[in-house]
Amino acid sequence: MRRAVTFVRALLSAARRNGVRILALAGPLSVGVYLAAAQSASAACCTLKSGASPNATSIATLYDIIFGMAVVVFLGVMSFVLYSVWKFRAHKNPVALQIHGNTRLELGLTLGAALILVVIATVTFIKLPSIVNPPNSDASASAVLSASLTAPTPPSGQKLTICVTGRQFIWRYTYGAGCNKAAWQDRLPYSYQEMVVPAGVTVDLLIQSSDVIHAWWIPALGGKVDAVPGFTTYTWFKALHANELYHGQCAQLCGTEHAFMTALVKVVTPRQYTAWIAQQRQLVSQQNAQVGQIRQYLAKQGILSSSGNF
Ligand SMILES: [Cu+2]
Repeated sequence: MRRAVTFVRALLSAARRNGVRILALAGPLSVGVYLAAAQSASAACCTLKSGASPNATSIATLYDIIFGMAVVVFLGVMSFVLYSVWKFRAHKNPVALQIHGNTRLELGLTLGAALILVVIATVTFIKLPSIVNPPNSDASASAVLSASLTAPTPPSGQKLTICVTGRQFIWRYTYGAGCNKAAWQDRLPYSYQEMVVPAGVTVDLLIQSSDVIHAWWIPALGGKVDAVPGFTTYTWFKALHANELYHGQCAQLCGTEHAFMTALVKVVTPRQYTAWIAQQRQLVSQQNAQVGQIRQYLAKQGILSSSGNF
């Protein structure tokens, strides 16, 4: 041990003489500062995204409260450990004091832990309704609303319904009530990857999968929800600000290209949304007409049977 210390000392004094020590410290230090200053380093620090939708804000507030309590407990425990290490250091206390049981301390720790759990449970139950129950849409958005009894429903019953269908490896969005029933017959407008929604409107999402399990997650707009084949799961958000673009990602490992299964939610004004939906509807019917023409042509050439099969 003594030899090792002498060797390290000799190394350090040699390094000090050559100025290498400063360089050796400056290298990692500058890399550390550079990495810490990078925008992405603080992107997820230290709280959740909030402010874009009321449910996301409630989740973030709950997270902050619990995180704050955890920091206090962590600092308390670490301070006590460091104090004990210093106070009862070996050369001051060569013989360790043997203590067996301390009823007051044990009771205090048990009650303290129980109290923390009670506080966490209480704030969770206070916040839960604002996470689970959607609020009403703003009055200005009445043009795009529809009513349906599918959960979750805001008190007014008025909302915009969008079906979110996950499939390897892209998200598809079908707009309008009944999107989970007869979307094709009703010729409902749809889009892929980028969802467009009006600001101030409570949006109900009916989440489904056409192959394996996926998970819908736009962090700024609330918690993640599984897309399970054969089931419909529900969530909602109410984007508060127009002209925003929110990024998300499939949050369930769903195959080799899972990492590329991203999602975008573009928030526009209700008027812009109405115009976009009309345009999307027109584009879809144009494309369908083209497909019909191609089918007819292929059938005429004998490449495609009249039933649509090759
Ligand atoms: Cu996926």
